[in-house]
Amino acid sequence: MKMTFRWYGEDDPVTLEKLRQIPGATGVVSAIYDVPVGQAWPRERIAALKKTIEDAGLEFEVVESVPVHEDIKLGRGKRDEYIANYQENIRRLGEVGVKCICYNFMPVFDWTRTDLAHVLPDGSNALIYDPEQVKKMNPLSGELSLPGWDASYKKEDLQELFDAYSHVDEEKLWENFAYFIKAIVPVAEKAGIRMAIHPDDPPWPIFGLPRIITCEAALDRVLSIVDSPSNGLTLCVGSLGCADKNDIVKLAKKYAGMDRVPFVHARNVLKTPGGFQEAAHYAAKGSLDMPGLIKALYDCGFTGYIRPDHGRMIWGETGKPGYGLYDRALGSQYLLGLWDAVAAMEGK
Ligand code: DNO
Repeated sequence: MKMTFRWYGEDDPVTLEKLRQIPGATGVVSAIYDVPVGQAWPRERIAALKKTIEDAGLEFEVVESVPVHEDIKLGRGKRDEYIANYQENIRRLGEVGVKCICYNFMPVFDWTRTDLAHVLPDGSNALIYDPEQVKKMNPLSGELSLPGWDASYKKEDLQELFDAYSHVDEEKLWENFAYFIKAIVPVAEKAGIRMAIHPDDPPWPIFGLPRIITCEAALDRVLSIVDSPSNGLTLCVGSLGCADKNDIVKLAKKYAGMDRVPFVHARNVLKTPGGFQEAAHYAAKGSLDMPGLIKALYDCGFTGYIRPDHGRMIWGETGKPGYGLYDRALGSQYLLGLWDAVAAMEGK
């Protein structure tokens, strides 16, 4: 298991120097953030990113994300052009030694929350999803903005996209997904890269848009479309685990056991009726069986990448919601501690 941390580039208030001091941190997960979705990333930008990370003593083997253009998800006329650019990105990232690319297939919006700084009883704050608040949100206002969302959409673009998605139901989205991964997995295989799809977060439809990567049956379907180690999963236990239907330990055993999990996002959630609050990684603070998760990965001989996902903001830290330094650092030590404890019990 390789412990990594997401790093948002030079503008990230959490510097590489700080990440490097976290015991066990071997690398960072990053991306080129300012190239519009659908375009190829310039080789010199990729090389510069790699150099910055390696000069700080860390590895750059995981990219999160190479975003998928909406025309690919919608199956529109220009999708082949965008797929060709996507393939080119895979080749370019493979050239510099990237081993894993995380991506998602969520229509229009990435992860969704209703409050980015919900104050918890201990005075820290965390991201939450409250279904009652979601009902009051207007996705077409052009005023909603969350850290994972493409900020380039204007009001008109959103209306146009929603209209286009009114003709795309779940089956159509699956068809478009299959078209996409059949085109990219062979390129990833040649480039020595494992694609790792991120589940939908949360794993249910939002704002009337379809969401398909939500449960075990969906993950089975993803893997069966192209049966290759380069067609893999990002096991994001917080995304999957906030729905009762998903047992994260079972999913970890199954898919890591098949060696189809190149990347794990580890975070804990406290389930609430129809929603959740993000919680500290420590199992007692949330609903997820984190020791069971790590044991399942250990038992499967997991050698892939893991990163602590969304932390709370603690000790007065401010910054990118979910991506402060302190709580993610604490989380990583808990995860590594669990791993070492399992190893010790196995006598290794
Ligand atoms: C949230 C992240 C997601 C993830 C994308 C992958 O913190 O886990 O935004 O990066 O969904 O494409």
